[in-house]
Amino acid sequence: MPSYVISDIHGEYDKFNELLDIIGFGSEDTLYVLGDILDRGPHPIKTVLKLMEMPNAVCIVGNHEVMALTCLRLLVREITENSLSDLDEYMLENMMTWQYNGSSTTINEFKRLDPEQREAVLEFLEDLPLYEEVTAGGKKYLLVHAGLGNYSPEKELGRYTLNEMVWFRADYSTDYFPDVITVTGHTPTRFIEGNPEPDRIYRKNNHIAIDCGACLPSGRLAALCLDTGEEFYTKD
Ligand SMILES: [Mn+2]
Repeated sequence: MPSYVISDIHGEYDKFNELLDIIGFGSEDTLYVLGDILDRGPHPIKTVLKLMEMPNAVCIVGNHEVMALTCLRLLVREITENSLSDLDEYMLENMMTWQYNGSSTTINEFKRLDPEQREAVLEFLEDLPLYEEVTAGGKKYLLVHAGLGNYSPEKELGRYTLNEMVWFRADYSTDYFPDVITVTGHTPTRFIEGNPEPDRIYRKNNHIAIDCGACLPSGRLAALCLDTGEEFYTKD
């Protein structure tokens, strides 16, 4: 009954299924998904719907879910005087940021859902936790999408803001905790400075970075087994 962790699926539904097959993922296993299920790749909502049906999947929020929620809530409302007045500078900026970050595949699939499915998806996204603490294989892990922004050793986990956990990139040069391994996505490992092995899982200073760029050219979706440390990858 091992636990696996993956991140940044970004709508790559086929790679997600391929990876589950490669792992041999079973109904007794646990899958942690470190956010950014949505946007960019072809089937973000199809991937969310599948995860909603998996009782042994635990999803954590990423910045793409945060961007989507803000905008989708507004988009599903009928246009009323009130909703139009909500479309202020702040909302317009949110929409533009989201579009810049690959929202179109999410919107295209979302608009094909019936109203009940839309509501179920929005509630699922709204309920995603910010982080998870897991013990597996005798090791303690902190699972969080991006990192611990404005990190300080004295700062308790509950004091980090949403933005500090979903947007701020992890500082791989800083060992956050002596006895806890921090596992993050968000930053494709090919973009980590000084990383000799792009598109492979990166380990340094009690950090493990697992975003191997599934939605990027020649990128891969990766999984890490928390119990054994074993790594799994989709084909290039
Ligand atoms: Mn991200």
